[in-house]
Amino acid sequence: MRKNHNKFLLAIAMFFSVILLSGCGTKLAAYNPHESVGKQINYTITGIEAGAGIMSSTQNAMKAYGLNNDKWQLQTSSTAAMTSTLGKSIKNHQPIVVTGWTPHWMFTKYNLKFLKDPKNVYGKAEDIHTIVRRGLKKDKPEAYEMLNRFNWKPAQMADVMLKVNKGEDPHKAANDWIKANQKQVDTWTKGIKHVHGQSIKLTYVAWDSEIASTNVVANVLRSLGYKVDIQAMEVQPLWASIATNAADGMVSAWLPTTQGLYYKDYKGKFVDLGANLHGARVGLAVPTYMKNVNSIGDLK
Ligand code: PBE
Repeated sequence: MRKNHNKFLLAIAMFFSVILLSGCGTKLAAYNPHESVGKQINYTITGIEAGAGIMSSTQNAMKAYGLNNDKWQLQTSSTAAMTSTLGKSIKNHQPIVVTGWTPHWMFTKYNLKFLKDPKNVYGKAEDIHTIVRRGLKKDKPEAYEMLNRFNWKPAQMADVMLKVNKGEDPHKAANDWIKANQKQVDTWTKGIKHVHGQSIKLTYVAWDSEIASTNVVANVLRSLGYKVDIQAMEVQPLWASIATNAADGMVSAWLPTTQGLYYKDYKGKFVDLGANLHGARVGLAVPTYMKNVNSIGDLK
């Protein structure tokens, strides 16, 4: 008797969940090319973590393109939440505007386009720089040399990211990539003396791109004999960790625009080893089915 009663309650609960879920699904309308985009997206741009460079660039863009009246807002969340919302919107053909960047698997997994930025707020192409602490060259010349040589291409970074996104462990994905690209990796280590038992600490932000690069570099340093510690943190502490010598280096500095503020703030307290990747890009992105939206100015 008791058992049947429970089953009955369960059936009722399921019935209402289905109604509730389908109700939510129909509440958000599909993209309508004939209606103002702003209105359709509730005047909301879907963003990521508060400290990210792309968030301050987007604040600047909203000012520059007049999206700063009381109506518009940039929603702070996390990269994981943003990409999940993006995935759901695309599944339902709904309108959405996100903070987007490449290399990132969102551009591989979904059909997205960057909105044109005629006022050049986000900067043209971004580079990702390797930044180390002052004194590293003297203290750990072998690691310094390897970090100085490290460079790869956006498509290579995307390779590692996509594997991690598909569930592979970052350490293993990095090692697989190293094995498949041993010739290139050898140019980063050629002639560098092996060390014994020296440790080194790299810091990074747990963005997919930085998880990929930091794991690759960490594994290459391990192959030189280093005991490598990698530590994830937020962007501001990341720059501070290098400036205060709490960490030895990082390969996550998106410049000149995206993290330009941090670069300026900590200038003189770090050594910039230059770009490890050319041709990154940052901006606002929408699904390609949003046919009438091609430029940030079209959002109004
Ligand atoms: N990003 C990805 C970072 C750098 C890497 C674009 C989200 C940012 O600082 O905004």
